[in-house]
Amino acid sequence: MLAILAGVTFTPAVAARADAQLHVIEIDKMKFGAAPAEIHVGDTIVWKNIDLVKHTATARDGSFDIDLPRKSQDSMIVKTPGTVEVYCRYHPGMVMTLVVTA
Ligand SMILES: [Cu+2]
Repeated sequence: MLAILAGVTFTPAVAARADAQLHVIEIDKMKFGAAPAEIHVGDTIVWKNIDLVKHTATARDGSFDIDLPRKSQDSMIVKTPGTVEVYCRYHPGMVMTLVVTA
């Protein structure tokens, strides 16, 4: 786990749950990795683009839009519960679904 955390800037939200989790979703070979089984509000998602081209992690509902140059990563704190479809602005065929519970 420490190897995954290395290099990640982790800034907990002010109201973060004490048991907040860190999820890493890798993007490689023009695909999003598997969605975490359980995501709660207050958790952190690290989007890690290990692919050779740039991607984005963009919420269909507009709640987030993260640019991911090749071989880069960025993190976000999950703020609202619900189901959100995520796609890549450069490759609209890249999609995944995140299910967030309170
Ligand atoms: Cu893409």
